[in-house]
Amino acid sequence: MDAKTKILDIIDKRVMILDGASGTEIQKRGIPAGACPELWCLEEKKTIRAIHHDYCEAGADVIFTCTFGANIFKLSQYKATNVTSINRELALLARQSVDNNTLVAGDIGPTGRFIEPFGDLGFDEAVDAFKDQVKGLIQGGVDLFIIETMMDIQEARAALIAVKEVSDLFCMVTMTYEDGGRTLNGTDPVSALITLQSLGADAVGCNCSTGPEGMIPLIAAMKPHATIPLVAKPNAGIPRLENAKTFFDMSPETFGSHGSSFISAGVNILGGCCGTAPEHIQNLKAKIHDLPPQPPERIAISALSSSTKTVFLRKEKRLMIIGERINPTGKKDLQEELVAGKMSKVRRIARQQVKDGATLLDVNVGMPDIDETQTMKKVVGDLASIIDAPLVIDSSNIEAIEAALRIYPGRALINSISGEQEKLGQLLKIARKYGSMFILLPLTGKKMPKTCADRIPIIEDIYCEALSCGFTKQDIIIDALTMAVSADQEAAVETLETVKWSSKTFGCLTVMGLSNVSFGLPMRKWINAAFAAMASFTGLNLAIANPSVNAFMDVSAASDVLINRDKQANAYIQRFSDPETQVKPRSTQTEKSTGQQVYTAVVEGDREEITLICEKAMAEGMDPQGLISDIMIPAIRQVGELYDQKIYFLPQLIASAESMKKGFEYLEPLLKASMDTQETPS
Ligand code: THG
Repeated sequence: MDAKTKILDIIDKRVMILDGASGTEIQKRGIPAGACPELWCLEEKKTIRAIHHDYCEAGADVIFTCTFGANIFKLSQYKATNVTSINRELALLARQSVDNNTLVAGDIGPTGRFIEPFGDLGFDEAVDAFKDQVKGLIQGGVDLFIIETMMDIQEARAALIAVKEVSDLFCMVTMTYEDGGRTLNGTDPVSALITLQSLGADAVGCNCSTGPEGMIPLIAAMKPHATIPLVAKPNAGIPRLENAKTFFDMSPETFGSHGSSFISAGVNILGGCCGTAPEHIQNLKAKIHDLPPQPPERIAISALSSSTKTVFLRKEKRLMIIGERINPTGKKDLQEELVAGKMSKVRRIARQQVKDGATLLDVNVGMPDIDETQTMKKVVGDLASIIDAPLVIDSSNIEAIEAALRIYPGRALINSISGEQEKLGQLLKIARKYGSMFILLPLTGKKMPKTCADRIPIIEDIYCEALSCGFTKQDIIIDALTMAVSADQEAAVETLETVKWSSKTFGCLTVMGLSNVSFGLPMRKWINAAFAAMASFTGLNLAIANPSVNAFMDVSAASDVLINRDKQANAYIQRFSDPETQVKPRSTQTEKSTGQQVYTAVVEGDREEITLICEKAMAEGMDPQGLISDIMIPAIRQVGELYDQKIYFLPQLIASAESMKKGFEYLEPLLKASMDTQETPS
């Protein structure tokens, strides 16, 4: 029986037991302060062997190799560079310490760096670094992998991709959450679950951070959406600091007594993190050994995620808007910015669309004379770090789509996959690898299917192909093909028929590029609005549209009431009871003063524009001291407040601090000059 089958077999019957802490255990057994745990274990083989052995005796099904920090970034701080051989040696040590029934998990911890788009370590650089570790662990004979204590979802993704590109062993990923239920970087457990399980993790969960009590609700939150087993490895309570040393006080008995609540919350794999010892694991095992766990729901779900938010797509929900405006077609100013590699306009359009009600954002950067792959990567990375809404990757270029999916720290939607033969196979493979959902476009690259009847067989063919690659209907959204009604007046009705068949007969979610319908007509908003209302009735779930057009959004809110998708008309009533919407149209932006622009640039972390805006402020005669003390300092204070309120997280804090720094660097010489003039008596 291979290890994967063995693990799944255990999980089918009972909770699989992991070991307890290695870190606090080697401290207890004599590692000197400041020593590198991995290098110390290689010298004190007897000690680490005893720890592995004790956990095995305590009843752990799985022990973790002592390789938590055995990546190049951590090891090189101790002047060690032979990552692969250190991992191999430590994996061998673990293997030799336990009986053949015990599984050995190759342990992968964080690098201590932030990965792009949240930090400066390149994504593929991180993947390659993890691969060196993975290779050593495989050479040392591990049975499975555990990627743990991650607080950056992007780092968890990089490590998971590294494991999957090198091996097909079982791989668990656990993240570390702060008190507020998010990682330091702002990721919530459900978004981490959706992102990691679609990327191919075999089990997902949490470790470290809180004690058992704090972790149980996180597991419960993930359970309804988990198609894979859930893991928890809590600390022995909340750490207590005494004389600069950390203590974990929870007794083995108390620790074990939380086991049954973990099982009720939905856990399938359970162990201990900091402060837990073999006695904790023994107690845990004794308390839960006859309690049956809930198996994972093995039903695919339609959900997309960003690093901070999950969007569930359900038929009975109101019409969802995919903001269409990040698209350079016909927009000269956006084209110029994209060619110049500037992001300010894209950011502004993105924020505005979300504010106006877009749930997802379409990103299309296709235009002549542009490196689409590079631009797509840049835009997607940039938006991923400032926008909660999940992204829709709109391109006809396979390379650009793949580049975007690889670096997107969530589960994205591919727009789109059509029936063009060789592209179909390639795109399905990419979608599968990155776990994306996709929009199915019923085109074959040959004759345009004009009627619903022409489109049905194409939809069925693409679906069959997708099914054979492992997709389900829940991964697919059918595009009903929207053409300009000005060119063919039968077109709109055929689209409505296609929506109806796709939704009601075939049973998939549906989407359309709504604004296409009105090309060539005056007052396009009314055509778009009427079409959205009709299509909603025939089963439309998502519209790629401009959410900043009030007429369209208002009519669409009204039609959701009429077809009973907006229960008790709650959303409709709220939309029109918000006093702000009554007084001023939502999307007419009032011009901000330059001072306000500086404030916004700091709060929003706009590193690209801050210098320019400060220059503008100076040209308008503002005083540098005043700009700093009356605008920039209050702005950074506001950032601090947003962080305290857990609205901002580490990436936003860093971005704001950097834009503050850039602004300050520009103003500093001017400040000195103005002080000098003040000091010189005239
Ligand atoms: N299906 C899928 N993807 C698509 C399309 C589709 N992506 C591209 C396109 N079609 C959808 N996107 C747009 C974007 C802008 C416009 C039309 C389609 C457009 N915009 C007007 C403008 O910018 O002036 C404003 C429209 C309005 O008034 O609302 O025309 O079909 N899967």
